[in-house]
Amino acid sequence: MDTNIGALNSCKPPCNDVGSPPNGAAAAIQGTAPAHAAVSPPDATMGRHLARRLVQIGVTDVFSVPGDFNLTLLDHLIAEPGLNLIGCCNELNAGYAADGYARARGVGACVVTFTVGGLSVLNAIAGAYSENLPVVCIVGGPNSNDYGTNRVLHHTIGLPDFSQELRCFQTVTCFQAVVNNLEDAHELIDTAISTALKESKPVYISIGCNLPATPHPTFSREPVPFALSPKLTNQMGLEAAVEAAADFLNKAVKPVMVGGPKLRVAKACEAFVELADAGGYAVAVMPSAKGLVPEHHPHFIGTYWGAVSTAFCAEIVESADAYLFAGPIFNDYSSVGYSLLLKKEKAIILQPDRVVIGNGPAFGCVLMKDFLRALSKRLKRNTTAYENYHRIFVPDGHPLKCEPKEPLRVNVLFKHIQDMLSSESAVIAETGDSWFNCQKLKLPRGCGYEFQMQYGSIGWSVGATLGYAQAVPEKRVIACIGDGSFQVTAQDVSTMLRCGQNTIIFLINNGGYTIEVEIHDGPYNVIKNWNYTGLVEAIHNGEGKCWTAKVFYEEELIEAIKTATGPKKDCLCFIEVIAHKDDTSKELLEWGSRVSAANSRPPNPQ
Ligand SMILES: Cc1ncc(C[n+]2csc(CCOP(=O)(O)OP(=O)(O)O)c2C)c(N)n1
Ligand SMILES: [Mg+2]
Repeated sequence: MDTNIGALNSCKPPCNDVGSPPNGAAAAIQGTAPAHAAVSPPDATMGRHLARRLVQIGVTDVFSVPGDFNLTLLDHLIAEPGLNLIGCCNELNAGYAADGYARARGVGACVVTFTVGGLSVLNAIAGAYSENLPVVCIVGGPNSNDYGTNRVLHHTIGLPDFSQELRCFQTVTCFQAVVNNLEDAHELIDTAISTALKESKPVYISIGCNLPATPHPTFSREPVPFALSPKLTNQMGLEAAVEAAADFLNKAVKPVMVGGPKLRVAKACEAFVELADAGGYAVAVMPSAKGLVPEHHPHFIGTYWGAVSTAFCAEIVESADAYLFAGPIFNDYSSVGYSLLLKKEKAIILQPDRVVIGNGPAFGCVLMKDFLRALSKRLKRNTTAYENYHRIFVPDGHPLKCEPKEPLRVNVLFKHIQDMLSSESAVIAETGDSWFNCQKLKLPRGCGYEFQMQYGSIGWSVGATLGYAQAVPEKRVIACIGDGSFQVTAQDVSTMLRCGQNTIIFLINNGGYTIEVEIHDGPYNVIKNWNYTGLVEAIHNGEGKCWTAKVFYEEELIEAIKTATGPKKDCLCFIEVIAHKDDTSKELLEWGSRVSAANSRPPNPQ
């Protein structure tokens, strides 16, 4: 412990002598003055390096909340002409925004302050991990001189332990860089960023608050752009896997293909379509992969989600004698409480670098996209499953319409949202009944679609909408958000307004946590009603372009959509839709009972 309590000079300065022992004894190579003092141009700083790196990898917007530990770093990010710093209302939303941004751009970044900010953004980073999104989470950390001392820092839990935040991030990031000296800062930062891109997962970079502005020779030139060595397929494994898969599929009578969420991380969406074109198979998508498989494909048969699949899809998938699942995740939700009627011996399961055929054999080091491409040259065309689907398919019945002054029904709302979709739009679906209602939207070619099905953290969509809209300004984002979820993260509508975004938010006010009601009801599922349009008006506060409407009836909805897509098309449009608390999708009713059954399985006898 310091003898001089709280005195700055009781800390040893950082040692710049290469290889010098900690006690300061003479070392083989010595620098009498800090090495950077003589040779480094004034802008050869770590702050600039990090800013340049972000721009190089395609990040032009960084979501942040300032704090004294990151202010100098933020100065450097602002100084970079290619970077736009977007201040968010809280760190959770900054993290969600980086997640939404990464979905559209391939990578995202956020900057927060030590521990108070770090622990707030953690949930968003865990979500990005679950969805395989490379998000660079940068934390302004302690002064480098304080490492190794017994000091207690503000914004921490009051222990002289700087590793608490780091330990929290270890389980939700694929690499952690604690940059507390300039000697290896260049290497640590570059390794962190390239690992995020290679693994398609978030990384944590903590930057000592006194380091971003100090010149150092390692930053004396423009960073050489990353050239990441691509992952390669083992050719012999590929040939064997394709041989076995072709045998398996070519003898099936009515094979189908189902796209899963890991198509994104495997970068295999196009190869999946190539296989579908070549094989002529019926093509379905898992709910968590919506948006990754083109729904305008001539053999598309809908969303496969067991008992809550879109019409006629489950029947075709489950009755097939062979199915190829590309990048699936079968969790309790996507398997509808473990109730899928699939058999492993009928399945080929592709993971990003692995192929498993039936109950075996399995082939490792085979990249999904290479496998799909090679297999497409070996498949016999077989359109039987698609023809069966086509034969049994009954188109929707009467067009939905509410009677005049009949309270608006959610199905009618989504019929109108369907009509708004085009290649210039993107749908963001929040956890809740919006999952099921949005799942049934038929996406036109080029229409984006995002939701967070693996992690399912309510409130995600507000930040993700902010980030996604910022990443793709040419698209109009349509966000479908339940009232309960909106209450978690509503503040960052403020940031959308500041950024001049023209998103349309449909706030579905059904008075509570309806999805939870259908799993297990209780008084805790009723929430306090807010005046949501009033709240957004208050956030707007006369600054920025904003338009709100509260709709009770279909006619009002039609009018609101007309205004939002016409005279108010440059505004952030917030449409609060009043719905009955029991107005749920039929899929939620079915899914809720099955998930409830899975949750309430009694303990096995010991
Ligand atoms: C951070 C977090 N807390 C709690 C939950 C549990 N949860 C899942 S959905 C939900 C309610 C969503 O309500 P709302 O947004 O109004 O959608 P609705 O079901 O009414 O359509 C809750 C509380 C969660 N998924 N994430
Ligand atoms: Mg609700």
